[in-house]
Amino acid sequence: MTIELYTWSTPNGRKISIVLEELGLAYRVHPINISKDEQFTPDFLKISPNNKIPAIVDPDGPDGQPIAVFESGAILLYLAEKTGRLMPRDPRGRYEALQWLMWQMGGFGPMLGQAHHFRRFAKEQIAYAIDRYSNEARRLYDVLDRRLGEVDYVAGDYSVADIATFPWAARHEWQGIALEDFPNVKRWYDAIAARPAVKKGMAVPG
Ligand SMILES: N[C@@H](CCC(=O)N[C@@H](CS)C(=O)NCC(=O)O)C(=O)O
Repeated sequence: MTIELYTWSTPNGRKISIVLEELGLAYRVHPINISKDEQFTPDFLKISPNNKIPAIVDPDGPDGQPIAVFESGAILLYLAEKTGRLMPRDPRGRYEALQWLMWQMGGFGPMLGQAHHFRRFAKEQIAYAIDRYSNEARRLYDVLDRRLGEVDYVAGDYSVADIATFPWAARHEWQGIALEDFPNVKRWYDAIAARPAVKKGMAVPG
């Protein structure tokens, strides 16, 4: 059955088109143009109570009934559990993946989003805010680089934790980050960018 994907051309949206491509699940894209405030329509609010993309509706939920899921981390876990893929099965590996997924959702996403805002979009250039979020971005890339010096992918094998992190790293230039300064991240980034499913997912919505 076809999964309905509500998304836009942003890192959080692309996490979900990438995972759907990786899993080979059929999906239909509903672009929600957040620059035109389409995320605030009453119909979208019914699916996504926080008025943000991404969200999905799976007509074949866990009990066979339709289910709506919002929050990109929850959607990634939902789809991994639905298919039994892209998430380690052993408990230790599972907690590795959960930790790095939570790290992305709580840090390497919100903080980089603030860096995008203050470096690119804010009407006023506020030096304090630019420094604060640029420094935090660099600190987070350091954390990721150290981790990727020990393992090929953030939770060992390629998983939803990598899929959550990659589209944010894809905007490194917006964050004032040169990947060459983080050689382990660069190796990981190039490997993921070369995956056919990632190329397709990163082009959604077209
Ligand atoms: N924690 C949420 C964040 C979602 C989010 O920030 N979505 C942005 C686009 S990347 C959005 O819809 N922004 C519209 C708005 O804030 O009005 C998730 O990971 O799904």
